[in-house]
Amino acid sequence: MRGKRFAVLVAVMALVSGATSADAIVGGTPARVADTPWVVAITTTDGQLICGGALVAPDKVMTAAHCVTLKGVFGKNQRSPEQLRVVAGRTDLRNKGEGVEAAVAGVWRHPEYAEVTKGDDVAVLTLAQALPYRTIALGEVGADGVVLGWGRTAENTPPAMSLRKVTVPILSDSECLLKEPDYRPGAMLCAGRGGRDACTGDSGGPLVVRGRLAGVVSFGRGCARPDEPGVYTRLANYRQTLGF
Ligand code: 4AZ
Repeated sequence: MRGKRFAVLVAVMALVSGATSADAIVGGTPARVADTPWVVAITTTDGQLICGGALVAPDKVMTAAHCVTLKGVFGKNQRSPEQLRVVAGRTDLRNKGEGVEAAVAGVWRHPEYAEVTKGDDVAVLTLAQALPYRTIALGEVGADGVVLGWGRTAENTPPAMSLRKVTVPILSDSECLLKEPDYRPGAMLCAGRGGRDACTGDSGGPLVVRGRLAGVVSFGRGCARPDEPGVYTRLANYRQTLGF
């Protein structure tokens, strides 16, 4: 009897821990930067994760405007380039020996950006050096996409710090509008029907559709909730402004 009870306990523990480790970006799996060399992390100079991003040219990183914005008592300010680092070629951000850390020479933030729910949540960092990694071209949305990042694996966990990815269904503008009152058709896209999503720390990171960069992680109510899709900046809308 004791043996059987123990076996049941072990089986339950294995199930629970399995569910936890399968639960990340949220609902994703581990990824390696070698497979997606254009995905980068944006950190502080002391290595704290701020956001994700994507190399769109050897010295340009596409990210979200809110990633380069500091909220203070006197309103919002742009983070200065000296406070930022871009980490490329590093699957686990704790592996300081892996990949390259680049300084940031300049920050362009969309001039209309005010807050995530109003849209225009896009920024481009110019790096102090060209990076030796493959870049990703901009593209359009499709039926689904892959979102990548180093962020939280559930609403209240610390960031994973090791790269993860998850496939999310892309919803129609009308469905996004129903679920997210701040949704701006054409300038945003929304994705996810629960269980799979980006979360805090994944902001600014890439949503990839057919191998091209279609969106930038922008905001959401919580993470992976059934009726709260993640909202992304729809990059195709900003092609002229961005020049990519
Ligand atoms: C965030 O806090 C955040 N579920 C980013 C994306 C999502 C939620 C929160 C989408 O940066």
